[in-house]
Amino acid sequence: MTDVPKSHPRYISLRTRDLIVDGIKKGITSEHGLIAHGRGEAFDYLIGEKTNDFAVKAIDVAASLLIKAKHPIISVNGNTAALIPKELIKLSKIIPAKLEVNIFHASKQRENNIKKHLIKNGAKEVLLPNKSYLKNIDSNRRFVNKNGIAESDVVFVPLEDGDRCEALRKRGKKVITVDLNPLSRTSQKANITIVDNIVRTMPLLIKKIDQYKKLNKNNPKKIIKNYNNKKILNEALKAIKKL
Ligand code: PTJ
Repeated sequence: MTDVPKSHPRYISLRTRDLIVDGIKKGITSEHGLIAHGRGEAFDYLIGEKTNDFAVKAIDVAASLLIKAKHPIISVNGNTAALIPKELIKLSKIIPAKLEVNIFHASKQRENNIKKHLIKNGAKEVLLPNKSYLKNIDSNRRFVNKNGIAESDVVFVPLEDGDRCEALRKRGKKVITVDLNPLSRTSQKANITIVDNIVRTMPLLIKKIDQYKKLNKNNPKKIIKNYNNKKILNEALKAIKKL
């Protein structure tokens, strides 16, 4: 870990970088994850390194959709496993939803390391891709678990690549993503895009689901029906342009 005093103005950002670097050392995160993270940081800067209204609205709807889903699934890659392992597990317990490892840069070793890492952090069950696969996609991400992503109706898949998002949609699934870049293909193709840093989003999403479950008051159908992802993405772009 970098020796950074808490008073450093970029303390959180530097600590988050450390988690990614640590993920690589542990064999969880792909080296490409560093590049993806850097790209994310640039967009985070542009949205003010805070959770904006457009993200809060998307988190709200995502919480509703996850509660309402019959077979929700959380897809985990090398970056999210390194950044937010405990929160992924909390989310899976509170919804409840299964966890499935699904990575872009093929590596059986890394898949197993991510699974072990999640179990070490408290997960009871972690699915790995097996005999099922998605059509219309050539990357490693086409391989999915037949009891997980294959049979799911709602997929929570943060830091995704556009191809799989499109393939999941074609297979009739609802896709919720978290992506700091509102212009990415994933952001554009998902049903719900939370334009925010995953490290800020996760506690808010968990809290929202908890609130909705306790209050038993939300009307998922209405909330989801009134949601327009294109509008949310435009709000994010407007915020960036105003800088
Ligand atoms: O572990 P693997 O092999 O599955 O690889 C994972 C990465 C993330 C390397 C892989 O999926 C990839 O290359 O992703 P992309 O296509 O670079 O897309 C990642 C997206 O996530 C980009 O649009 C980034 O802006 C965004 N992003 C990066 N860090 C964060 C983020 N969004 C939210 N929070 C972040 N911390």
